[in-house]
Amino acid sequence: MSSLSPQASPSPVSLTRHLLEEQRAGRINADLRLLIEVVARACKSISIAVGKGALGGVLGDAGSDGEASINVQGEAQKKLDVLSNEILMEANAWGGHLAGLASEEMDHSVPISDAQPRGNYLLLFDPLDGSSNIDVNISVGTIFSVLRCPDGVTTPGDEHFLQPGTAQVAAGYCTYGPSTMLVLTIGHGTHAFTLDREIGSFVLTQRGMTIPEETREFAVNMSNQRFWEAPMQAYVGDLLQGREGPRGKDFNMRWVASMVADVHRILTRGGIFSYPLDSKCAAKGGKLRLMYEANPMSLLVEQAGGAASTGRQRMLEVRPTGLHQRVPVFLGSRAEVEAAVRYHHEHDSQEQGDG
Ligand code: FBP
Repeated sequence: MSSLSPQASPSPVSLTRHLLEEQRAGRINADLRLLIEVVARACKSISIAVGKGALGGVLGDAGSDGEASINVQGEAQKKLDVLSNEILMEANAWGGHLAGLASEEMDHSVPISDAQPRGNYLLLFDPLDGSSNIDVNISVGTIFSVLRCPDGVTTPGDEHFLQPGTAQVAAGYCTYGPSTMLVLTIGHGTHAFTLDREIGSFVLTQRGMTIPEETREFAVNMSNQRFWEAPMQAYVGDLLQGREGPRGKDFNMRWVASMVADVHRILTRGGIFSYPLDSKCAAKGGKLRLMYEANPMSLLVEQAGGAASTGRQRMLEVRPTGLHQRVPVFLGSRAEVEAAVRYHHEHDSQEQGDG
């Protein structure tokens, strides 16, 4: 029986084949398909670098002569942050699908140079998410978001990237853990691909990921509890009371401190992830970045039947005001995100009532 006969076990679907089938179905055009392939290829190179760890001399802080190198976020850059950024910049510089790029590691966006063919898309990325886990061999990842370049704009500036999450035409992350996985949406469901290291290509392993509506698992950095707003204190306080409390069921907690790993768990088995506003990061508007962390993760989660909010507003409708803008984040199982939002709305309307 030849492998082409319909009775044979279905042959593995590579990322290339999946995207080609999406194109034939009219759900994606050739340019965006090829752009995603370029990003996926860059993630493979990053996966190899991360996988080498100390053997590749890539652990530890970037910078020289004892001077740490600090990024626009005011954070010390890791060698792998810088290397991953370079890999993504280089891979996308000559592909011809982009008009400009923006990264967590760069102050401003970078238009594609005149010397290279330009395309109609804008790419934003967090080259290596979960920096605090890089040197301790815990899963880290790359997060990316794709927008259209506004018509008539050939040399985009930061302002052209400031589009709401609903304008994303594609979003994804690649997680570098026990296996390397690429999770992707082009607005028609969320799908996961596992890197087959033997053939060097991403293979579809979960088509149409679906987040359970309800959950008993929450992810938050509890050490920040004393800095949280009142509604967040009340929300988590009730979770921790379990079945004896107003929620009437026990909740378990997980916190990897790599957003990619925490969100991947939620896309796989449900849960709620939150990085709320707290008095430590209030002046900045939050800890996590809207354009290349919250927005792409929110599109992936919504496309898998979940929900994503700032606690007070649907994440994807937030009007961006800055490339590195930060926001409070609640995402995951729909009913649980709605519960967390309810605590904030009830608190705010009480405050207004009292006011
Ligand atoms: P970067 O590593 O890209 O700066 O991302 C921020 C992040 O590491 C998220 O991945 C993670 O969810 C969060 O910060 C962890 O925060 P904390 O160190 O407070 O637990």
